[in-house]
Amino acid sequence: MKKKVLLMGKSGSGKTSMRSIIFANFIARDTRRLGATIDVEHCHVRFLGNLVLNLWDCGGQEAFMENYFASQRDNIFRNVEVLIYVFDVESRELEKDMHYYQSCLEAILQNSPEAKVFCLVHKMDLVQEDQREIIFREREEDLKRLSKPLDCTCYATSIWDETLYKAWSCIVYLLIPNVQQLEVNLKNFATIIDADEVLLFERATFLVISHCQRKPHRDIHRFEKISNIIKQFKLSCSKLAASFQSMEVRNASFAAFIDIFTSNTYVMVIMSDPTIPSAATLINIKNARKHFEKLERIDQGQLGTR
Ligand SMILES: Nc1nc2c(ncn2[C@@H]2O[C@H](COP(=O)(O)OP(=O)(O)OP(=O)(O)O)[C@@H](O)[C@H]2O)c(=O)[nH]1
Ligand SMILES: [Mg+2]
Repeated sequence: MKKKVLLMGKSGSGKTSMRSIIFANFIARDTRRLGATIDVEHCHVRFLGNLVLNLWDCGGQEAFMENYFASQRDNIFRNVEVLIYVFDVESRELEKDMHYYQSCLEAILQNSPEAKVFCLVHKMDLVQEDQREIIFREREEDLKRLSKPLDCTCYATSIWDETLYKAWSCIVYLLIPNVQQLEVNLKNFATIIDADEVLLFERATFLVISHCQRKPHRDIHRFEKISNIIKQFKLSCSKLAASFQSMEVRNASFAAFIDIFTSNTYVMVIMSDPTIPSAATLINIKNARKHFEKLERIDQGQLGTR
């Protein structure tokens, strides 16, 4: 099942950078070497087995943009499932950015009216920390107003922190078929083993695709932080020609287990009951594996018949 995802926004706003970090194992620093994208770069990303994201990274230089709205209009804007529009928060040409965004929405309304629209207010690291929330809210309000009658969801992002993972996790979450079923099963698993929390990560990108929280936690950004940290660690491992398999972190108040789960996922289990030995949790993970593998296969079977 292929899902077309359009990545648009003006030149230099950071589209290819985020795509390379999430889907091609770049680290943030490497993106400084990226050249401007010429016309459209297509890439297919296999995600959770049968779901293929067909990313259209549309170079944002003006001549290309004009082309998308004119001679390439049908080709670009047809069959779009998701539009991700990236704004450079530091852009000095806000009006022009908005003009292009609106042209893009018009074309989407004509050709793919069911598409979901996301706006990323990007490069937030360049804004002073105490100003970020205010500036983001202002932009979000403008964008939501300008997007009508379409609905848009906005995120503040930066390649230099976990906000990038947060935004992309939310976006891909919407594209995963039967994600509710996955969630119900994860909840059952967490209850059976009495875990505080269980997370599922997509194996290649380490984006969080499902979670079950059974005890309150004060850090609302913990998922994205973990995605970010583990992805960096995986990259370090690969530089040493080693592959990351599993990890156990333990202190006085909890134990965290991260392990390969199904052929498409990693799992993380958080336990705070000190009387439960590590070995028991590892066995529980091992036993659940088969069940979740089966769920994925059913999922893929259903996809195949669509
Ligand atoms: N400070 C900061 N710089 C960023 C961020 N994301 C990307 N950049 C930088 O922005 C520059 C341009 O990024 P690209 O990803 O090539 O921009 P693009 O949107 O693909 O541009 P076109 O291909 O011309 O449309 C690079 O030097 C990146 O390192 C960010 O979150 N913060
Ligand atoms: Mg580019």
